[in-house]
Amino acid sequence: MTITLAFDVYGTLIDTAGISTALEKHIGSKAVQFSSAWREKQLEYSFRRGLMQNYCKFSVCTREALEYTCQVLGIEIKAEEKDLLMQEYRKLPAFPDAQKALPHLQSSGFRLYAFSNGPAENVSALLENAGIAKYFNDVVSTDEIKSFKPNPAVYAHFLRRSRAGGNEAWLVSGNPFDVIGALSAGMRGAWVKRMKSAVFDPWEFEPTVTVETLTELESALQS
Ligand code: LAC
Repeated sequence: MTITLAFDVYGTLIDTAGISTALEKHIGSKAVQFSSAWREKQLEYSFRRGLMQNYCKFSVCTREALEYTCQVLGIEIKAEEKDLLMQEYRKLPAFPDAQKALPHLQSSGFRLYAFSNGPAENVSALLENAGIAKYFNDVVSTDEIKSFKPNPAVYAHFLRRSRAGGNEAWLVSGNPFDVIGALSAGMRGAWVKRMKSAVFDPWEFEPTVTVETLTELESALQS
């Protein structure tokens, strides 16, 4: 059986905290707090727009979340600097363990896909810039059906696009909401627990496997 792996992008392959370096120039030591508040609001906006069936591109969620975060933290960033931050968001770095694990997974015969809320052209450019695009068969985006994770329709869309069956298709994600979304839609789910303090939502779902880094994934899938 050939196993298909659907890698979440932001927070799994690509380190969204990488934006802190660019933010430090504007707001110094508040950069880490700002970047995590920005990321949480970006996801909240995607969930809400999905539920409201009021779709917009993920980059619009990101930009609106940037505006919100500036206002709620009382931080002024000029419009042109916000544009620069948005550009930086398109050039975020890959996690070092993604760089290490992907070539091994590819040469072991796994079918690798990037699967993201980000439109395919943005995700392809991001992965290219981070040096990891070459490991993927394709990029599948929720934008293709104008919705966001964790709508069950987006996981069904992934299975159709990759021509994989649910029990041989794994969602690999650092985001518990995404793992739960995939499990609930009939896929298997690997949770990348990047931080010791990370908590998996105490719902009726548990990850099929949990790893601390992507380099542990191959042996976890084979056990
Ligand atoms: C993505 C977000 C959920 O890449 O991280 O789809």
